[in-house]
Amino acid sequence: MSEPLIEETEEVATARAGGRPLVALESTVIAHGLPWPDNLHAAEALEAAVREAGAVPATIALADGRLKLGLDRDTLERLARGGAPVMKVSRRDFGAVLAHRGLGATTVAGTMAAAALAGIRVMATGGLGGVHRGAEASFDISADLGELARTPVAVVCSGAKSILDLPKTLELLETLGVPLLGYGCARLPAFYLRDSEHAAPARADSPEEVAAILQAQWGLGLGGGALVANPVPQSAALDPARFAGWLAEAEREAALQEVAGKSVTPFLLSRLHALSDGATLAANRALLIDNARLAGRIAVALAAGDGAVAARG
Ligand code: PSU
Ligand code: MN
Repeated sequence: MSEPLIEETEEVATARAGGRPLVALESTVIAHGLPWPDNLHAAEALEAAVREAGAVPATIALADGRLKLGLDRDTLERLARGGAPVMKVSRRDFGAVLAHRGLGATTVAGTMAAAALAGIRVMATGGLGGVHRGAEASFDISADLGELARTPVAVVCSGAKSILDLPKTLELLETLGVPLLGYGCARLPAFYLRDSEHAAPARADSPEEVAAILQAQWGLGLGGGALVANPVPQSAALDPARFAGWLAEAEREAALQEVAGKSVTPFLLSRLHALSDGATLAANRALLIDNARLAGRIAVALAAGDGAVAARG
């Protein structure tokens, strides 16, 4: 008999069996988005934030030939240290990384795909991937967008990453039919920045309101994912003008070094952390934790909604 491809921790298995609220957490931000050892501390803080909200965290990664739902401390540390190369895993990469028994960190797209396999409906990240600047020439558009079109998981994020072309990202989300909810805001937040000049097509002001919208959208059988865009906490938000300066420099370096493909996002994020003397890193950490907490509260509200539907039925 062949070995099972999926392995879950006891905590995740028990939560799934009992219909308890679960939140999937991505691991690319740990392996490729934040530096060691901040990344390990952030990963632990994200799990703690989900628990404080009353839900169970399932950090997703690939290791030892298995798709792991929930990680033990050793696997988390291997991902964070990055001594051995850690693959950046999107939907297309699962088979190759599993068969080669590689170590893989899942992106938003990869985490959504894995969460859906396990019936987990909410995940948290920092900033969504999207349409890169200059995409009209490079065609660099994150697989996160395509995944949102097909996979029924709500992604709690702080908008799309501010290194992206936001108007094009919004256009593509509209084309793909992805619900986008500003959380407590009427305009799209922009990752390190609380605000952009772009209107969010819908708004929700509480976890219960988000859950009601998701339940209506999914209750019709429309499928597909959704975005909940939660602005970075005020105390950690960056000044837009200073950020624009750092980003221009990071982009200049990326062009000079001909960085392309899946390395673009990690390169820009790490250069921004250095150029801003840690300011973007602090903002990234703060928004990640806030998003994990909100995802936990939404998962709790969704589970309560399931109970209400069962009682009515
Ligand atoms: N949010 C962060 N840092 C990150 C990411 C999200 O705060 O590093 C990751 C997510 O895993 C997302 C990926 O899916 O960046 C986007 O990569 P790309 O642009 O190559 O699709
Ligand atoms: Mn890309």
